[in-house]
Amino acid sequence: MFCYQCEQAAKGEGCTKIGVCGKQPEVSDLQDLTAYAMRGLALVALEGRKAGQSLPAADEYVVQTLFSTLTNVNFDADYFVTKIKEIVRFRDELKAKIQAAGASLNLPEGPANFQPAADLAGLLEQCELPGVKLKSYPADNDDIASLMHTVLFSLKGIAAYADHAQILGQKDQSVYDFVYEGLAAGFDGKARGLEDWVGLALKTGEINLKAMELLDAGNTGHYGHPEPTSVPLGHRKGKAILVSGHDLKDLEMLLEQTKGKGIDVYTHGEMLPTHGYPTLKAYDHFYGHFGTAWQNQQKEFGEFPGAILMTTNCLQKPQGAYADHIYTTGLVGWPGVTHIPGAADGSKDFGPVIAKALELPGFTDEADKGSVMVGFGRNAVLGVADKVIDAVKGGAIKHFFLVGGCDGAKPGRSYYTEFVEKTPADTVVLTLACGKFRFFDKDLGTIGGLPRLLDVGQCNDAYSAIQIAVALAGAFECDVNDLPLTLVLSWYEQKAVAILMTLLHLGIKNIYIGPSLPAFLTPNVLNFLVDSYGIKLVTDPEKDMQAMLAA
Ligand code: FSO
Ligand code: SF4
Repeated sequence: MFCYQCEQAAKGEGCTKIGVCGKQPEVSDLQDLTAYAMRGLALVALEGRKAGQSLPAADEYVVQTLFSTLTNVNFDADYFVTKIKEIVRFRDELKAKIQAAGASLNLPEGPANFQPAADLAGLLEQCELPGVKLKSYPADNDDIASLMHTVLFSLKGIAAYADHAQILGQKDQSVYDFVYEGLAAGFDGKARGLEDWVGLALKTGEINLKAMELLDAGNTGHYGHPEPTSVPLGHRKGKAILVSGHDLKDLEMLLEQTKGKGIDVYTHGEMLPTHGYPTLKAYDHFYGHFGTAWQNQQKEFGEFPGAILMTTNCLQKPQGAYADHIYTTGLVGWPGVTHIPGAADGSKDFGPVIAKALELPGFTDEADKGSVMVGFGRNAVLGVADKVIDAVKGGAIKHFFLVGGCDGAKPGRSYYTEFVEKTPADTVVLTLACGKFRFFDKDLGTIGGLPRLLDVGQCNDAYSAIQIAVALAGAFECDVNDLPLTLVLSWYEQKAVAILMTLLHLGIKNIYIGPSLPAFLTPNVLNFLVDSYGIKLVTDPEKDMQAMLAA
């Protein structure tokens, strides 16, 4: 195996024996083979587009499958064996459809003609075919290989957003078409130089913005715009279910099915901001938040006295203390963990999760551990835009920091806690994604009646943060780069890669990023990003803050 798609890549270079995330070598290789098979389908899909032929079911399937190869989603080899075969089945169905329409197929040698072996051993041998593993990509040099990998990782991020959106009925053909274009690139026989690959990487950012916009429309269309909401961090007496991941529809179905059953539903990790959605917070048994970010789940899940449901990333190896009462659903999987499947219409029966919650003791006491505020999405923040603008013009607010992104296990991530603690009293901190758990319960006080710490939502709500920045720039009649705003980002997995590409596509400069730089960027590619966009690696919170405020 060789995998370096996330920030945890072993020694800052890549995982070669087993994933730091717990991914087994054969799963890693099968994920590479899955991507290879999808490149074959993509090549056929692009031929199909020319002939006016498509398979909408394949479009959605590719997006789901790509998402399942993102860090901490699915660790089950059997799952990927099924995916590889199904992708090839879709590919051949589409080939037949194109030929039946009288069009010719002009396909290069390679993934478009790949025939999967019948068994696991055979498939693992096929992982050695040229073009399957990252290091055997058809690239002329290391910089092109780096950009090919960047494009693939960003496509995984796009797929995550597009899948969340399609679950809520929001689809756009331009997103599927680009996913195919990006997967086919490098395998289509067309010559591409460094500039072409840079262009394609930035195009992933443009399409990611579209995917995030679709997801925003899905979330707000179904559940309303998030509203400022206080969320208890303690618990009350009673049976309990803990929901983690990012999926709102799963949460809604679970809330509906647990109604009147004497079970309270708690959020973990990235599900915290869901308490701000009007239709979700209307459920009385949707009680509070338990725990912090994903990398603490092995301890925190072990302490939870009820059933646990993992709807999306980030899953870690289930531990003995809770291995028999954690459930996966959607694209998430771990060998041996009970999976709640979806029916063809998307409905799910969470009966086993509910039965387990009723069997377990639940909370036997009450505990008040304070509360946090969520729900400062674009609608809520822009609803008080006049106040914000007056506070900036009057000098009460001197600077905005967007401190957002993923959390992770590295000690260097304490940078973000220290940074937020050091922000001056005349500044506002917007935050989103699971990186916020480094400081989410800190009382930073208020400015002009507004909290200084505003939780915009999940990483899936990055679109909302971008809209806030764009609207503020509009109000001040300036460019986003001229706002008194600094982006201080923490990255972990491939959604963060896609978001970074979106920010670069939008021309946003001088972003601070940490806790370390992606292992997949070569020095030349990195220099290009530094020279063109002023990207900076975080150093020391105090020093960085002075530089940001002086800029
Ligand atoms: Fe966190 Fe995990 Fe939301 Fe990521 S839970 S790290 S960006 O996969 O998804 O922020
Ligand atoms: Fe390593 Fe990250 Fe890949 Fe897991 S996803 S194998 S931790 S680089």
